[in-house]
Amino acid sequence: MLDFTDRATLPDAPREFGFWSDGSWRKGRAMFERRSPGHGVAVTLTPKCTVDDLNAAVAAARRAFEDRRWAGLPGADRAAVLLRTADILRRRRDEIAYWEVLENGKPISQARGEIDHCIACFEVGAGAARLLHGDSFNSLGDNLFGMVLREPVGVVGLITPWNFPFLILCERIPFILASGCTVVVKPSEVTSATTLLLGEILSEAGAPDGVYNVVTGSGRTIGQALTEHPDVDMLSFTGSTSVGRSCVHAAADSNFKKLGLELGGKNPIIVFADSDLEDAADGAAFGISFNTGQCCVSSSRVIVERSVAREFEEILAAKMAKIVVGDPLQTKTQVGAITTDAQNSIILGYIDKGKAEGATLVAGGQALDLGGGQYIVPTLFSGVTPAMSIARDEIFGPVLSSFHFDTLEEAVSLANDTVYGLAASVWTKNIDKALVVTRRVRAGRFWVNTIMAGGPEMPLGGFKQSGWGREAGMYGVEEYTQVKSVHIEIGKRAHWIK
Ligand code: TXE
Repeated sequence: MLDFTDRATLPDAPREFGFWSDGSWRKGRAMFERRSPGHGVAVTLTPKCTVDDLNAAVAAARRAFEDRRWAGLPGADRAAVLLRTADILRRRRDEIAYWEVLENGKPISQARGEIDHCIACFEVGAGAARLLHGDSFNSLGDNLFGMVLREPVGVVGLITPWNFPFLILCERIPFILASGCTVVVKPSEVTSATTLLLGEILSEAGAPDGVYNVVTGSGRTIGQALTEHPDVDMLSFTGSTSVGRSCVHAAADSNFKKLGLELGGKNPIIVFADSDLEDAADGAAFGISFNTGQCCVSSSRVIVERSVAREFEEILAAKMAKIVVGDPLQTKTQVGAITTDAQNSIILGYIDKGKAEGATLVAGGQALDLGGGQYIVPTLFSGVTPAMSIARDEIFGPVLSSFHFDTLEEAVSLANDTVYGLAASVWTKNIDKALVVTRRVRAGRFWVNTIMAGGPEMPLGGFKQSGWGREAGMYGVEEYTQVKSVHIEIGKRAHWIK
C-alpha cells in the first residue's frame, strides 16, 4: 500500500493504467513508460492508444450527447455530480497530488495546493451549471417575442499539456460538463495518470457513461487525429503556439470545429520606483520560479524603473538565492524538477544564449544534479535588450530577464513588445499609474501589486498570439455553448399571400 502522506516514497514498481472510455477502464495494447523527472525511476505505464480507440471514444461521447442523458438533465443534477466530484477529490487529494508529482516533478506542497484549486473549480462549475441561462427580447413589438437559448456545443475534444496536468484539466472539465457537453480528453503523453483517474472519480460521482472519456498517446497521432476528427464539434487546446496553429489548420480542413486556444506567454511585470520593492521582488521571484517557470503565466520579463533598478535586482537576486530547489516529494521544496529532458535542454540552451548575446547573469544559471533528477536553479539576467532571444522567446523555465525604463510610456511599450498577451502585472503605490498601465498593457490576465492571484470565478485566456476564448467562470461555461435565436409569434400572423 502506497503512502501518500508527508512520508511519501517512490513506488516499488510503475503503476499500470488503462484508458477511460464509455464509463470503464480499457486495456492498452502498447504502453508508455514514464520516469519521474525528479528521481529518474519508472513510475507509471499508460496506454499508447490507437486511432480506433480514439474513434470509439468519440462515438461514445457522441451517443452520450445525442441521447441527452447529460444535456437533458436539469442543471441542478449536473451540479450535483460536480459537487460530488469535489467531495471525492477532497478525499483523494494527497493521492492525486502524489501521481502529479511523480509524473511532472512539481513540489508536493504545490501539487496539493493545486488540487485544492481544482476542488474549487468543480464547485464553481456546479454553480455555473445551475446559473447558465440565455436572454429574452420583449422589445420586438406586441406580435413577436424573442428568446436566446444557450445550448451545449456538443462533443468537445480537449488537449492538455504537461506543466499543470490536473489543474489545466480542472479549469476546463467542470465548465465543459456544466454546459451539457460531453468530452474526449487527450492529455500529454508524459503526464496522463491524473487525467485518467478523473474518469473513475466522475463515474463514482454519477456522471453517465460516455460523458468523460480519456485517450492517451502521442500528440502527433492521437492529438492530431482529435484535431482533425469530423465528429468533434469543438476543440479546446492548451500548449505551444506552433501546435495551436496546426489546430486552426486542422479545424479548417475538417469540419470548422469551434476552437478555444490557450498558448504561450512572455509576461511582463512592471515595477515602479514608488512600489514596495521587497513586495515586488518577492512577486517577481515567485512569478518566475513557480512550477519551475514552466507556466504559461510566468512573469519572465521584469521591467523596472531605472532609478531603483540596481537596488531592486539586488533584493531580487538575494531572494532567488534562498529558494529551496530539490526533491519534489519533500514538503519543504519550493522548486522541483524540470518535467522533460527536451524542456531541460531548451532552458539550458537559453541560459547559454543569454550569456552569448551579452546579458549579465545576476543569479542562478546552473543545472543541479540531485540523484537522478534534472533541476535548474532560478536564474536572473540583467541588461537585457529587446532584440535578445531571452527577451522574445517563451523559455518555459526559471529564467527571468530584467529591463530598465525611465518613463511610463517606455514601460508600457516594453511590456507590449511581444507577440503574446497572456498575463501582466504592475507594482506601484500610485493608483493613477496602476490604472493607466492596466488599461494600456494588452494581456488577458492582469495583477496590481500581486501575481498569479485569483480563483475559478475569473476568466482565463490571452490576447494576441496567446490564444482565443476564455476558460473558467461564467465566461468559460459560455464558451462551450452556442446561442439560438427563437422568435415566437403572438396571436395571428399577418399573411404574406392575401
Ligand atoms: O507542447 P505541445 P510541448 C510551450 C513551451 C514548451 C513548448 C513545447 O514553450 O517549451 O510549448 O512543449 C499535444 N496535434 N508550452 O512540446 O507539443 C501534446 O501531446 C495535436 C506552453 O510539450 O504543444 C500535448 O498533449 N496535439 C504551454 C499538448 O499537445 C498535439 C504549455 C501540448 O504539447 C500535437 C505547454 C499535434 N500535432 C507547452 N503535437 C502553455 N503556455 O501553457 C503535440 N500535441
